[in-house]
Amino acid sequence: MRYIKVKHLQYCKIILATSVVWFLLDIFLIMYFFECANPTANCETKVKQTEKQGLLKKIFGFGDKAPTGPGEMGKAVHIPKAEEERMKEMFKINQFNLMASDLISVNRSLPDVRMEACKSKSYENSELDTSVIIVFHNEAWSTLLRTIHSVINRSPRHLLKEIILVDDASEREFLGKPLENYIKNLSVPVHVERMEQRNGLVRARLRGAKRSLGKVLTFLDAHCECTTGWLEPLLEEIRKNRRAVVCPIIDVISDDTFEYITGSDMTWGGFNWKLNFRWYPVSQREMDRRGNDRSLPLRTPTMAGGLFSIHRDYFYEVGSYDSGMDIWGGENLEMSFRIWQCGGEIMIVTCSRVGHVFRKLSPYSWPGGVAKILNTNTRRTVEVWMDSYKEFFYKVNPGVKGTDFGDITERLALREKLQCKPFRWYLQNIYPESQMPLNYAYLGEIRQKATNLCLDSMGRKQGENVGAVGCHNLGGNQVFAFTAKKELQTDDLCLDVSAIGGPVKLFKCHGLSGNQLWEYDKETFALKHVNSKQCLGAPKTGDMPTISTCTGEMSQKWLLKDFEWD
Ligand code: UD2
Ligand code: MN
Repeated sequence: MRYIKVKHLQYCKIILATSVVWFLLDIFLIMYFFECANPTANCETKVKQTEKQGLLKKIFGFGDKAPTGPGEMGKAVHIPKAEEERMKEMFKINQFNLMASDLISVNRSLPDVRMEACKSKSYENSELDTSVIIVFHNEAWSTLLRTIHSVINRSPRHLLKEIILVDDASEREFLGKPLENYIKNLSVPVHVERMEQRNGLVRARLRGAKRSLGKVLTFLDAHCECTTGWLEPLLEEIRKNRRAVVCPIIDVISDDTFEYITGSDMTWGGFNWKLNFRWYPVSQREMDRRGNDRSLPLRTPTMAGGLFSIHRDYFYEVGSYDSGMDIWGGENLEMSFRIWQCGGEIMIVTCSRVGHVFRKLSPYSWPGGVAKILNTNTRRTVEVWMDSYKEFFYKVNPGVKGTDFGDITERLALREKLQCKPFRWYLQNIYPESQMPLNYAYLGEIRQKATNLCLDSMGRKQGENVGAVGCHNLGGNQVFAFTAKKELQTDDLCLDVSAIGGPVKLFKCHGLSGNQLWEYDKETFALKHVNSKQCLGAPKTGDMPTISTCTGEMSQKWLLKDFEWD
């Protein structure tokens, strides 16, 4: 009896001791998550903590279970109602939910989002290693650190030469000494370069590239999270072709909840007449080329710009970046046109996935003004690379012709030296699905002959009616092309009529004639919808343009000045 009691007591002691250990461990982990994610905390010792955590995992073997902290496995973080006001205030700092981001571990777990076919592929890319270059201006602590940790945690060590951070003259204290102290303790060499003054991402990336030692350069934005197996397939494509410039699929990290949301492997990069980068569906042509195997890299006409790998030597051979570009914007299309026109190749490697926090607004200042910066950068792109197709941009933005875009002689000399192909070749061979018609008889406003009424897309979307309002001579939504395929096109939409008597709608241009086929008669000024044999008319301002029996009345007469086939 007594023996049983003693035994009982011993069991109790063991249970008690185990509980205490678990309790302490819990506290430790909670402290770890919160302290590490807090931008104002002193983070010097965090890495040691991470190492300790790893050790504890080994000893206790509980590391295999999925962690359950905020945002783990890429889950959304919801802020309690009581904190909403503070959350909204914090949102303004970076234009994403900083409070949510700060709650999430810098080492948070993510699901393996690759398609099944990708998981069994093997790669031989041991001969190439990469420098990862991350430029930032006033980035948040938690997003920057999560980018760095996700690179370290999910890249095979032998493929990762180093991480280079380039601080584009940030004004936040924690990005100074505290950051330098933090990165000293990481298991991969991390360097910080500081720009003396605000330069923008192009010159910051050039600075990072200059001091890099890896054979490949991999650029990432400062608010990314790399997933399992992201790096190997990128390097593999460069090993196969050193002129390949490769991007991962860019998944979405919600700016609101930081949920990891998988992006589509069925979109690629394009651009519209305004020279904005846009995602569009991958063409059937490209699907066929890959034999419908979605796990094969896809050739994309343009890249988003933020996340890509390129062979270091090739980067310089092909003209690195246009250092005349300021702050933000334009460099992604410039590089896309340059790579394709000068003999390279841009691919989205669908087996590589990296998340990125897409924002609705820009969080930082634009010295000299947004318009000036964007117009300068875009003018440099169109003037060097687009030949006569730059007219689309200028017709839509006639005002930019007054923007001084600096000297481009060096860039033109580069194009000459590399014997790069014309933009027309690019449109024909790389991007035949583009919204830029290869040939057209007219580009400009479509004005009613006897009035001041112009056709106007009103900035409406696919499926909506086209409008007609007073001509403003400012380009924009009043620019139309009469294409060689006899479409009336405005940016990426075409005038489309599917019923006798209208309405005239905006639809994606399909290039198959049908409801989008028009004729223009220079003598009678009539715009005739071929299928219905009716004419375009617009009774008066405010009324929707329609089609009706061709009568030759004034409301059916349209001026397409200098209408001419090439
Ligand atoms: C996209 C690209 C971005 C860049 C941009 C066009 C992706 C995911 N992102 O916009 O990389 O190509 O299009 O220019 O494809 N930064 C500086 N200095 C500045 C401004 C920005 O260092 O003056 C940094 C910024 O902290 C960030 C990176 O440059 O790390 C890109 O800026 P962003 O995140 O505002 O650009 P994003 O994603 O809207
Ligand atoms: Mn970004």
